[in-house]
Amino acid sequence: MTTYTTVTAPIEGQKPGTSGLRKKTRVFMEPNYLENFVQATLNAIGGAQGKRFVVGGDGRYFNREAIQIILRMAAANGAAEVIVGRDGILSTPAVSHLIRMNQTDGGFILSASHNPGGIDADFGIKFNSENGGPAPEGLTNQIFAQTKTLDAYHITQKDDVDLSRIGISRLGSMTLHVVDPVESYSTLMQTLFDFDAIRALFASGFTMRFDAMHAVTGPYATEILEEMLGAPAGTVINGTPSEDFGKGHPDPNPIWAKDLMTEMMSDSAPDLGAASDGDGDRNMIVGRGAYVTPSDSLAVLAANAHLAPAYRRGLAGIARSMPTSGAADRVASWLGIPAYETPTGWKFFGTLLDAGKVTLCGEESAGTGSDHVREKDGLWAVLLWLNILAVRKQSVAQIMATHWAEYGRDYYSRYDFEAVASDKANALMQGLIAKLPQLPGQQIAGLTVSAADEFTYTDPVDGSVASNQGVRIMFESGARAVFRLSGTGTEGATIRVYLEQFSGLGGDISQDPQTALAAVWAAAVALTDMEQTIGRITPDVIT
Ligand code: VG1
Ligand code: CO
Repeated sequence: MTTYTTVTAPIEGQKPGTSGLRKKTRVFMEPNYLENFVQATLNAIGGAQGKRFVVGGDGRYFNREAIQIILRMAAANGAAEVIVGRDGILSTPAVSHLIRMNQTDGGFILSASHNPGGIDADFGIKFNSENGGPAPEGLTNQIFAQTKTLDAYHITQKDDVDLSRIGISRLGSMTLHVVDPVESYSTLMQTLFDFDAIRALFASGFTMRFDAMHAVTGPYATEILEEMLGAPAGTVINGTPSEDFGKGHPDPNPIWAKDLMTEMMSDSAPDLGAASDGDGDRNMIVGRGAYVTPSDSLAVLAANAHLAPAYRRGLAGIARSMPTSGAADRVASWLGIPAYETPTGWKFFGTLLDAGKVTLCGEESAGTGSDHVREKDGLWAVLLWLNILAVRKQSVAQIMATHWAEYGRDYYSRYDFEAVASDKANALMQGLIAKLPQLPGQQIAGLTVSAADEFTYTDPVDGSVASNQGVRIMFESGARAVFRLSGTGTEGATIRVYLEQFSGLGGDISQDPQTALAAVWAAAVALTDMEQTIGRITPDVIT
């Protein structure tokens, strides 16, 4: 087998600190582009000689080609073994589990998550470390540094390998292990949840709709829900991964999972609705006539986790990303366990999970997970909900009403402004940051600011510091507005405004969320002079 060394071209635009690289698919298809990122990553981890990796992706356009390139590069760089999902398919949580279970040196995930797929849409790649979690900041900074000095990459010239059959073969001196994408993951789920109780729930006539959004969770949900747990055929819809996700946007929220929402709000709604994103790490939960915000879902899962076998002994702690509502903190305080507030992005949960400081983690963007892997896990959250529903024998709406009655309700919504010119988005943020020291005590659109800062996080485990993680404005009314720029978009800038209003204990929990948030939204608009700075105050997406 001949190993070729090819001169590289620079990778443009990769942001330091991001756990992966997301770009237009055509950019990834340019000569040397993907290769450069892979070589930079292998260099950053000290080379691939004798190492073992997991590789898989969400099935989007260019998934197969990218995996063939990575396999040939791993072989040329001296890797000992690569474990790859059949047909190149693996969900993000399944990769995390395979890395941990097989104690490999890490893994590559091909996905742009919730971004659309196709030749004219988005592609992405991320590297997860040997703990199964997204590469930490230190490593991503090294990858970025490598991309600037890289002058060559190594690849073997060989025909594509057959990934359609499970089994072991060789690529040069490297062992190639093609595995069933679902098997190890479904085995793990059986150790966490009471499958008998969930099976009995379905047998009793409980109905569910799981929208896999033409993305990677289709095979996982079909196997686990329909085959193992006895949910009727047809419970899983859009269950075959397609290269362009059926031309959809595999983001599990009320906007992009609109058909599911319509069904759940109709008279013929099943008992539970759920959806997952492109790479299977996010989830949406909706009961009959009752949408559950991701922030509330984290809180309810935390309050009820002890009903599932894996969490019977309680939780060590709960972590949420900063923009996520305070609902989970109230549960933590009632349980008498620590609550952590981390920057956006799952990588910040890794050290807390590894140190055993937290058991559950969650983000307002529909990511929830636990210490069973080091990624958020869409289907895991759905199964935990099912386990809770099987034990409590109440509807989702009843569980929510009881929860709010006990803890109060954190009304919550996120407003996204997409494809904003980068200079305008930066001007909005900089203008706001400049005002922060003067804000406490001021009245803004009728609300009094109690505190205002730019979020800086010091990791309690390794002491690393992440600054500039978004702006928080707290109001005396129990409201909060958070502003940050998205790190995952591929066109211009996306401004995310996160709005929150606590009802207070014993307060009104029956309002329409947008009504409850109207005052804090008015304050957010006034604070940023939004009309002036970006020329619009109507968001593209409200979730
Ligand atoms: C978004 C979400 C964030 C999530 C990230 C990756 O980031 O807001 O909570 O961790 O996507 O999720 P941003 O920077 O666009 O707000 V995924 O499912 O794309 O791996
Ligand atoms: Co995702």
